[in-house]
Amino acid sequence: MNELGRLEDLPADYVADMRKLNLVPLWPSLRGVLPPLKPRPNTQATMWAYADIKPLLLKAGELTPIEKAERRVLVLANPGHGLEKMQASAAMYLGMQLLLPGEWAPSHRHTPNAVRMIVEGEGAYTTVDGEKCPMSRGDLILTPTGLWHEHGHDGTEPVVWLDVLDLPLVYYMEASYHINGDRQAVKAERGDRAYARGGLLPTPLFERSSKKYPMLRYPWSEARAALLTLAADQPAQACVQITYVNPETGEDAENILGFYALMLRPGQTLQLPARSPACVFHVIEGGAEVQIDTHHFTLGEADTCCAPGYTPVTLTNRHAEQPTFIFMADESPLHRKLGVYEVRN
Ligand code: GTQ
Repeated sequence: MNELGRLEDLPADYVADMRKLNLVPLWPSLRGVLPPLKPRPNTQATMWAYADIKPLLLKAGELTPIEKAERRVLVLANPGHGLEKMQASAAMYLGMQLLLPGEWAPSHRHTPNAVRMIVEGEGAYTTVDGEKCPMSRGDLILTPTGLWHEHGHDGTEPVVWLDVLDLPLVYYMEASYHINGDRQAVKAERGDRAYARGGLLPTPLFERSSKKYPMLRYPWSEARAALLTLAADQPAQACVQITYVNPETGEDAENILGFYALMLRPGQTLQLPARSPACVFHVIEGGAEVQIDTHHFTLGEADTCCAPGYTPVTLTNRHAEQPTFIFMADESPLHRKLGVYEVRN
C-alpha cells in the first residue's frame, strides 16, 4: 500500500485558496474514509454494569421530577464516540429509564424507532398506538417510528427498562424530530393477544392485517418458553436463538435495528462470527463471560455490553447447571437493506 500525499505536502496558500471556495483535496483523507480491508470503528467494546447504573438512576428520581425530565434516562454512552454523542454504536442508542410509582411520561411520537426491554419492577405500562402494554421483566415493547407512546406506573416499586433506539442514525440523517400529544384513549384490542400463538394469524373475512406494526409487545414468558422448547427440540444446535419479527410478514420487528433472544445452554461456550453490524448484549437471566476481540467482560443479570462490527464475539455461560438468557440488539436490518451486510468466518 503506497503512502498518499499529505495535506502538509501542499503549499499552505494553495490549500487556503481551495478552502475559501469550499473545496478540499481527497488524497490526504482517502485512506481515512476508505481504510484497508476493514473499517476503523469508533465504537469500542464497552460494558455497563446495572449495579453501577441503578443507584445513579434512583438518585435522578430524587433530583429531577418527571415533569422536568419527560423521560428520566441515563444514557449508556460509548466513549469511543464521545460521551456527548449519546451513542452505543454508529446506529444504536441505549438508555436506562426510571419511572416511579404514580409517575407519567407524557405521550409523544418521533421519527426514530424505539424498543423497551424491561429490566426491573412490576406495574408500569407503555401505551403504544392506543394499546396499553404491561411491562414485566424481560418483555420487549416496540414503539416504532411515528407511533404515539406514553409510559405510566400503577405499581408500588420503581420500574427500570432499557431503551434501544436508532436515534444516532436518524439524527445523522437529519431526520430526527418529535411531536407532543394528548393522553391516548386505550383500545380493547391488543396485538400481543391476537398474535399470541406462533403460526396462527387472525384473518377476519379471509383478510390479513394491513397494519404496519401488528404486534407491539413480546412477553418474556413466551420468548423464554420458545427458547427452552427450541433447545430441547434441537439438542445438536449450538446457537439457540430467536428473532423478534413482525408476525404478519416474518420481517424484522422494526426497520433499522434487529432484536433477538439467545439461550446459552448450561456451561456452553458459543462463538459468534465477525459480522458487519455492531451488537448489544443484555443479560435477562443468568450470567455470561463475553470476549470481544481483546476485551473481556463478566456480565450478570441486567448488565449490558456492546461490540463493534467486524469483530468476533465469544459468549460463555457462567452457570454449569442453568441456562443463561440474553437479549440482543444489532444493526443488521440496516446493513442488509443497504447491501453492506457481511459475515466473516
Ligand atoms: O421513552 O419515549 O431513552 O423519546 C429516549 C427518547 C426514551 C421514550 C429514550 C425517548 C424515550
